[in-house]
Amino acid sequence: MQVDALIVGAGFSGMYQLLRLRDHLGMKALALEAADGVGGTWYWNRYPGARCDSESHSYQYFFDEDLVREWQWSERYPGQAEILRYLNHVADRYALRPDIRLKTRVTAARYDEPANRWLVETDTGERYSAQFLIAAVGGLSAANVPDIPGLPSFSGRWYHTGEWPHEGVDFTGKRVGLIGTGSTGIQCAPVIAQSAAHLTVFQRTANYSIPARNAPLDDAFRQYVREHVDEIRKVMHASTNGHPFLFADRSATATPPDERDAIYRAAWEKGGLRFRAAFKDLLVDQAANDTAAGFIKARIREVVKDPARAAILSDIDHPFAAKRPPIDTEYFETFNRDNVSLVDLRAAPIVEVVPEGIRTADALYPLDIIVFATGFDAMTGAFLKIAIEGRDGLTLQQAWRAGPRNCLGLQVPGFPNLFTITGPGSPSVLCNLPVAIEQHVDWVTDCIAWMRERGATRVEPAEEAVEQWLATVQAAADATLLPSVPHSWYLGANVPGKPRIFMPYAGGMARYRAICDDVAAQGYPGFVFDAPMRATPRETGSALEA
Ligand code: NA7
Repeated sequence: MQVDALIVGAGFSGMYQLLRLRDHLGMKALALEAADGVGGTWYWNRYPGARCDSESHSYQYFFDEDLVREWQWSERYPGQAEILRYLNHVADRYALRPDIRLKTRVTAARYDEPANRWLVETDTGERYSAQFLIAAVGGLSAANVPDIPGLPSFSGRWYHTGEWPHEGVDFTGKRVGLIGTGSTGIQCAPVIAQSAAHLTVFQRTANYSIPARNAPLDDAFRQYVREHVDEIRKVMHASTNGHPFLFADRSATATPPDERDAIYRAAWEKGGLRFRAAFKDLLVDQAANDTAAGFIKARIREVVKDPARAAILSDIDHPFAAKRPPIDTEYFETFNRDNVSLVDLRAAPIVEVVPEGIRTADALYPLDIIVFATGFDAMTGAFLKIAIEGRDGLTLQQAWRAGPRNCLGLQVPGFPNLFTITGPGSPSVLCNLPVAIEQHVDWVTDCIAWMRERGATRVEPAEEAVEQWLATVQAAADATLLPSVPHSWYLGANVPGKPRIFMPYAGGMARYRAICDDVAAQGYPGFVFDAPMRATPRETGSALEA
């Protein structure tokens, strides 16, 4: 089947990209989706307690103010089922379903240079040909199940949180082992503990977490959102991480200790990701970060009654928010329950899975169920799972062997007309994702529209611009504490053999948007087109500098 644009994925990004190309540019666009429903992340991540850490009034599309005003979120943070209902509503409201093929996994895509088309293969055997290929596959969608010896011998059941069974898992009367204490493990531990006979949490790296303070939304707040759509959007667009709040313009180190403590206490009570916005220097100054880290560690020791457990949970070896900062509902309180135990894998690592359970270096833990909350092959995994072949037989695996290389996180040299939504090298996972997604989709749509107006049929980034952008991404990371954590998945450290390179653009969403806007306004310097352009680009690549 021949289309103008093929979109891989029908989550937040794929659906919006479909809408923009089809309804605004009048293109024949089609989205292919492996699942049997739309929703992407929110289709797959159905584990107990699955909830978004962004506040619901900001975790939605803003391209249509009527949509924002119509949809009523029920809680401060939207749960998985509610987000999935929202995305299904969007699919219906904009009549997207006729142009989405479900249960169709893209397995391979090859660029045919003479024809200037992407030839796409799927697991259904259907083949497609498209001028543009848009990978809207998600940065956190390729599940990472650690290769622990003996796992196939386990006599119980095991699950990865990102591939959770639709029928749910009944923990009643079961001995459950939970591996992983990232955002996901921290969300699901308290919920599993409520129904399991016993929950054993296997912690490799102790983690910070801020109380979410989730609560039902009242009518007054909903009314506020309906009346302030534009203002909320403006704040999200001006903010570093695409959230509906700005960083306070004060320094943690310059604030007197008593005052600082009062600010942290207020932020702790308010809850959520807003905590890290209490001061402007937490992510750029180790001394400032130490004040936040010390405050949170003291709260952990206050909440957790058993001093030995409190010590393991608060023995955190990295700066606050230099790994993705989780937020929780009674996570640390869970360790006060009689049916919960904590295993410190730093003291005694997992050696193997045996039929009865998990064996660490010093004990055997009998289990009926193992839950892997072990994260994802983040940012590159889902792109690399597809056998993508660009010009001259160059595969994406080869092109990214030493780490992802692209321009603006959007386009890879040697892969004309391929766009990667929230790809590595863009703010992506450091941003409230719908904000990052709308910005990328709009940029891609505008770029294609610009090409069509000028009779161009092919675009790809110049090598020189890619080098410049990689340097910009590295410089943005180096200006923060983020690359200082050797075991961070931002660096690819959670997947054995993955190149260690800081992947997301850490210069902030607002600055990134300005760079992308500037590139477009200047006539796309750093990108090479196949037709003479009316607009003359200024100095090539200049907009891509930090
Ligand atoms: P994360 O943030 O990657 O967390 C995974 C957790 O699993 C983390 O605590 C890891 O410890 C742990 N882990 C991973 N592999 C192992 C092995 N082999 N043994 C023991 N422990 C292990 O994934 P999440 O799903 O929590 O969150 C990902 C994103 O999804 C999050 O940012 C939100 O945006 C939603 P480590 O820290 O690597 O030592």
